Amino acid sequence: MSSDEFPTERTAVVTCGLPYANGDLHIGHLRGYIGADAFSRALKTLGQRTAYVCGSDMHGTPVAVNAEKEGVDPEEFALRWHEQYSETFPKFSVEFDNYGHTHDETNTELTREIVTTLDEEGYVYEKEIKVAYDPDADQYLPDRYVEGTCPYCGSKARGDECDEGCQRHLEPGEVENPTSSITGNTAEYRERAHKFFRVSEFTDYLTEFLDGLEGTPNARNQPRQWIEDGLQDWCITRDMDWGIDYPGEGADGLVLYVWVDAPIEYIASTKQYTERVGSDAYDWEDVWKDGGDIVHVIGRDIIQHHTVFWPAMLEAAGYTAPRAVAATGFITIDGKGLSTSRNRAIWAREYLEEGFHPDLLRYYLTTTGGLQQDVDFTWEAFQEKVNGELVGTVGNFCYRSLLFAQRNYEGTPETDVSDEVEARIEGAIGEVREAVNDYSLRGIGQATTRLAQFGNEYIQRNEPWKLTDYDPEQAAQVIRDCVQLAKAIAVLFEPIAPGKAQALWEQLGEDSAVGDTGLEAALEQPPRHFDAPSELFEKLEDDRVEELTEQLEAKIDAASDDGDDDAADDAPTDADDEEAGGDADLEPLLEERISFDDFQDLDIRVGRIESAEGIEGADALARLEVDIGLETRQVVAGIKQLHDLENLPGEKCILLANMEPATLFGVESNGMILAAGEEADLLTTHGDADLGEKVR
Ligand code: B3M
Ligand code: ZN
Repeated sequence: MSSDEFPTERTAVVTCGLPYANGDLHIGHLRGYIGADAFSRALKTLGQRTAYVCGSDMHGTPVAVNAEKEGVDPEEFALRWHEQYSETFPKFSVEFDNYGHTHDETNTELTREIVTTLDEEGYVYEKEIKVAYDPDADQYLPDRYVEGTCPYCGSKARGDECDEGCQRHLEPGEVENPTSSITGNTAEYRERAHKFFRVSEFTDYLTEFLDGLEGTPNARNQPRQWIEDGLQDWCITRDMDWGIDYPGEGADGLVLYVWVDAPIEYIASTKQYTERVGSDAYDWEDVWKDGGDIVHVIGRDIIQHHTVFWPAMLEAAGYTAPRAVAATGFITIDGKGLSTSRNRAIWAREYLEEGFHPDLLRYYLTTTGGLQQDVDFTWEAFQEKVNGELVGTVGNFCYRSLLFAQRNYEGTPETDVSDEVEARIEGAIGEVREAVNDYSLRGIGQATTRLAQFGNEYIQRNEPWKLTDYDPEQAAQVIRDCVQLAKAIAVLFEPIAPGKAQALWEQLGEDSAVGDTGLEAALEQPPRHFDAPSELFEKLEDDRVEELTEQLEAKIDAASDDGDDDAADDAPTDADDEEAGGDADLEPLLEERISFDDFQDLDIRVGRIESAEGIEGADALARLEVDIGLETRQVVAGIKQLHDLENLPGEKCILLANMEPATLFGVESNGMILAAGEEADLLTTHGDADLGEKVR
């Protein structure tokens, strides 16, 4: 496992979870693809040899079920969406080096080859299992064709996934009280021979793999828990027509489970890239067969597939293990779970139709949620980001600097950049490098905003407009520095806002593509002459935001009036919909007041839960590790039955740090997590507060 810093000498690849080719793209999708795109661009600016690849996920029941609803052949249906995605992504400046699909020849062949290797190496066996069957429809019911109850947490679940509860992958036959999603009838279970991959043999390998895995903490911690619970072998075939046929003997009528061929597309897509550019420019085998740096960006509901099944498959077939898995948080819209069936979503098409520049959304999504945090989208918050940080800080600094420079010097004043500003830019470059190595998109975005903020302060502090008359040399120096800062902003901002960065680059008189430069270009001499600049960003007015908010509310209302009461089909679940009841039995307010000094005695800090596990023998208690910036605390909290512990790692929380230590069930608790109400609703922060910051 590689742990040396980016840029490395090796070849890297960044991938993003493949979208099922089954419906319109929305903000929940965009968040991942934009995030991974920004990360990949940032890696390139560091000088890393890397590619960004992805493809459409064409197989499986998510596609088959929707195609059937439309009465269309699944291949035709999926190809149509595939083409639509290929056109939509670039409109958000999501530019894959290769975008293939899982049904193409490269992936079909590679999948067969890999599965054949698994079989030949003795990692596949056949077993009779019980499979759900609908006697009326006269067909087996794989995955989404069956609904029932999760055997682990009791939530409503689909055949292969507890999508509204604990997020566990479910094996065929596991879902309880199965009903057919075709007829609504109770399904029967029938015996049927299927192929299994011996995942359980990889327990030790995976434990070690996770120890070295980079990315977001939830991607390491959740699978540790599953491994502790004991790994089950994995059923890799399904009774379906649509998919890649099982390549070996004795599997008539079986296709491969979609989760076998889908991640293989990461390799196939990289291979197609090499086939296009030539192996001298980029060799897929250096990555996948020779220990390259593989970074997977995924949704947090598919961690198990990427940190258990996939690395086991790679190891068994002799391929390179991933270096990092970065799992994104969920998206909520105005505090409530995104739901496509309820139209509580911002659709890619809608956003573009409103005429907003893609970089505004890119900036919002990457700096609000980074890779790991949940993101709440409201048009008001969007406006705040745009008007405050983009218009007010970045745009304002660049425009006033370049305008002053152009008017007074016809471009860049002829003097060298000052030591102070050079050092500040070097600092910003360092911040970006560090942020990439921390998989922190927010860090990448903030490095730019902070540099522009410095620029605004610098200009304000030096007042060049006053200097032009009595100290022209100093005036020229200040403006020279500002032009350099603007150039650095263009370079540093490119991963997050490629279109606006290019516009700024051109305003500076540059004629290349800013995306082709490295971070070092931030310190290079800007062109001597440039034309009068224009404003980079436009203010978003209040009445427009009101209108957008009303439109959003109206479409959500219209969808619920349709009587469409489908459960939300995207995480988080509609549990979010249930507003807190107004009739809770509230405790009376305390009469006695405390002084401000008393309050100051409480050392309350912002923390992040790193791990959470139940305490044996204690029904309600969980042991948490909480990072509070200065150190990591072990805390015991009475939340075992109130939260899905595996979902907690990565969540921010608020911790009373100077609580007396106590020992509960033999475990020392060194702090207290703050929560509200009977359901232990965990307190958190909603902005950028760093770990360890005091709550005041
Ligand atoms: N097609 C979409 C999802 O479950 C699924 C991802 C495949 S990644 C190899 O998020
Ligand atoms: Zn469950």
